[in-house]
Amino acid sequence: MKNKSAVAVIAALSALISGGLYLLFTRFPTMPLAASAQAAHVDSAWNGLLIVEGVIYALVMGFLLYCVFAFRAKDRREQGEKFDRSRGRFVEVGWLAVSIALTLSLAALGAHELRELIKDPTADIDIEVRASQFSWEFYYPQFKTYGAKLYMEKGKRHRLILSSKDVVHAFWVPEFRIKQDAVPGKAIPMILTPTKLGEYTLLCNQLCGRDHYNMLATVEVLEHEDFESNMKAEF
Ligand SMILES: [Cu+2]
Repeated sequence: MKNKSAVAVIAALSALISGGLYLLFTRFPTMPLAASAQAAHVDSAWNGLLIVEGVIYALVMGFLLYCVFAFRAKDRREQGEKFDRSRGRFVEVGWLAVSIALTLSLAALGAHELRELIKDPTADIDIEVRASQFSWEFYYPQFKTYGAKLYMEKGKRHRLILSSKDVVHAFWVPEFRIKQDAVPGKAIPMILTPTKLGEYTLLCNQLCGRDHYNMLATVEVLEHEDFESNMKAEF
């Protein structure tokens, strides 16, 4: 009977904590606006991780709160049961097994979403992205033209071919989620499909030197007609 009420109290505390976490994360989202088709894969892996972590956190905290009150010493000199002589070892080994299973399933979820992201290498538009200390340059082979601002077309698959003139840099637009290194001597393709019109900031996400913090560029996502006329007018 005592065990049953303990389980009920721990379950109630855990439900309260997970409810609070749910409200917190839905009211204050942990991710910025999702503005690319690829963002859905990253967010799905992230949300899966957050749910598993939230439930475990709530269970552990619920159990801990219960223990603080249920097992507090009545007398300051009371020693309590030694862990290695109790049945606690069974709990420890059990939790180790559950942790390994959870870690492997989360790795599998991440690997699945990563495979979804890279399985289709086809693209509608190619853009060469050239990184150097401390600026970005974009070359549009279809229009045979250069620019310091990245123009993209809404709903089209872009193959960004990343290269670097000096050290390792990384292409990262938080709203597009995925990040890719630009490595000297290599041309690394990255598929991106912007889904929302607007201006975003491209950041270098690999510490590359003194002005790394300022290695930024503007990305503008346009409709098809605007993209075409902009390309011809701009250059
Ligand atoms: Cu950098």
